[in-house]
Amino acid sequence: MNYDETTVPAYVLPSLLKNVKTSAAWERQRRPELIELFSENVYGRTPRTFDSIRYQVTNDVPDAMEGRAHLKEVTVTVWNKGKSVSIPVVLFTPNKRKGPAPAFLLINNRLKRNTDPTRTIKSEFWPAEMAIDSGYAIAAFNVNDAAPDKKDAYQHGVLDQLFPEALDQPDGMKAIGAWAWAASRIMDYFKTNPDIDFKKVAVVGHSRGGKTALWAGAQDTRFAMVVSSCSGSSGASLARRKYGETVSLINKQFGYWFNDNYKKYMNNVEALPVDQHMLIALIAPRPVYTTNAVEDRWADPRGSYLSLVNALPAYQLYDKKLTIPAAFPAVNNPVMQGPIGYHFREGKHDLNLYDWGQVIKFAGDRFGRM
Ligand code: GTR
Repeated sequence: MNYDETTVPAYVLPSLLKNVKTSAAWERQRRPELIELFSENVYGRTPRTFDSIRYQVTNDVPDAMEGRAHLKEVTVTVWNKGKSVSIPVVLFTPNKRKGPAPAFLLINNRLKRNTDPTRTIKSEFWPAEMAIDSGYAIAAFNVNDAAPDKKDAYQHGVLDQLFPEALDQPDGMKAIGAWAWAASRIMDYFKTNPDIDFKKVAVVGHSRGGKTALWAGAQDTRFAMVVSSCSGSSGASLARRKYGETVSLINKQFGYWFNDNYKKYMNNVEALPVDQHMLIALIAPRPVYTTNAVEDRWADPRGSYLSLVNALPAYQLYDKKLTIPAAFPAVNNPVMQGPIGYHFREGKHDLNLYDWGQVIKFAGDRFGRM
C-alpha cells in the first residue's frame, strides 16, 4: 500500500464540467449525467419509489437533558410490495429556540451506545449536548438497521425486503446505497416534524458513514449541507492518486458497500468515468465540510483536499469569485470559504469534539446562529 507521496502516479481527472458553462446547464445536463455515472459505476442505482412510509413515536420526553431538549425516538417504517423495514431514529430538539431548529442527522456506522437517548453514555461521536446548547437539533440512525454492515448479512434489510432486484443487478445498490436511501427516508420524516427547520438539515457521517453522507447529499438536494469526516477512499478522496486505500483494496475488503460494476475498476482506476471530486461537486452550491486526521493516511488527507480544489469549478458556476487555498492546509487550521469547509486535524481516524466544534461554527455562519 502506498503512503509515499513521491510515488503517486501522474493522473488526469475526468472533466468535471465538460462543456457546461452555467449553473442552469449544470443542473439540467451535467449534474444528472454525473449522478448516473456514480450510480452505474460506484454506488448503484437508488430506487425512486416505494409503496408507503409511516412514522411512529416510541418515546417522547419533552424535558430531556435537564429540560434543555425534547427527545423523540421515532421508528420510520417503509413498505414496498407487502414487505417492510423499520429504522429507529433518535432525535433531540432544543427547547430554547425562536422557531424550528436546524438539524444534524448522523449516519451512525458505530455502536448504538454512541447515540444513547438516555444520555447515560456520552460520546464525542455524537455530542448531543453540544449541538443542543448551540441551538441545533441532532438526530441519528444506525446503518445496521438499514443494511447490516457485514459482508454476509448486508442483504437483510432494505435490500432483501424492499428492493430485492438490486441484489441481482450489476448496477444495483448495495450497503452504501441502502444507507443513503435510509438517510433520505429520515429526511421524509423531518418534513413532518414542525420542530425541525427542514431547509437547514445537514447530513453527517464518519468514514464509511462519511462516504454515505456524500452520496446521500449528492443525490438528495433536500440536504442543505453535507459533513463528511475521514471518508477516504470512495468518499472524499481522489481514487486516481492510489494513495492509502485504493479502489482495489476497498473492493477486496468491503465489496458489499458498492455495486458490482465498481469491481471492474479495481485494477483499472484510470478507466473509471468519475473521480471523487465529482461527488463533492454534486453537492454544489450547498455547503460541504470534509475532514481528515494526521494519523489517518489510509484515507489520503491530501487527496481529499484535492477533491475540494477540483470540485471548485462547479461551485464557481454559482459564485465566480469563490476560491480556496491551493496549498494543503496546515494541521488544525480549518479552511472555511463560502460553501466549502475543510480541516486536517491532529490525531486519529475519528469524529470527535474538535470536528463537531468546527462543523458547528461552519454551520452557524451559513445557517445563521440560534
Ligand atoms: C476502514 C475502511 C475505510 C473506512 C473505515 C471506517 O477499514 O478501509 O474505507 O470506511 O474502515 O469506516 O471506519
